[in-house]
Amino acid sequence: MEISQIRKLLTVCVIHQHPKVLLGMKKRGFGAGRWNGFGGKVMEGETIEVGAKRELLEEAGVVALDLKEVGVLDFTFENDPKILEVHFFKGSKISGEPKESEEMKPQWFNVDSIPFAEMWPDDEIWMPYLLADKKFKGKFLFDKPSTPEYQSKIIEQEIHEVKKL
Ligand code: 6OG
Repeated sequence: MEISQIRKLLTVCVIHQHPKVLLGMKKRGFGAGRWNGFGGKVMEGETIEVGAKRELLEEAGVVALDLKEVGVLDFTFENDPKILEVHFFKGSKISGEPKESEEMKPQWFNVDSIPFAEMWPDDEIWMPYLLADKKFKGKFLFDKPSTPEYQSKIIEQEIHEVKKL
């Protein structure tokens, strides 16, 4: 019997103004208590890029002016049929000043001091691609979701550079 899998489309958006990157502390929901790019679920009827832009505005209060898709990763958790298909975006130009929202607390970090110990464990693996303007595809299997107290463990991983997404 085939186990049906549910695919969910999500976005993560990182603003890179070298040598700084803009990340947000997730204040509630999935991944709370961890730094991440800004993003969320793509809504019905919107394109993935429009969804990424919308989430950046909602969560960080800024409009992305040059957003580019840089990667796609499939995330799964043991004993969970859901596949999170996360599309990664990078921008360098924004209009507005980042400001705290109900969901995220934005903060600029130097690329040398990205707080990977307080992020999802995959971030350390894809971030170098994003910072170097390399496009990437891959998949990660985790034991269970991260919480403020528990850091997910990667059970299987696969990532590679691609010319085109
Ligand atoms: P809401 O459910 O709050 O959106 N997300 C992940 N980000 C990273 N770096 N690693 C993961 O590994 C992730 N799983 C989900 C996508 C959830 C936000 O969290 C991101 C969204 O930006 C499993 O709407």
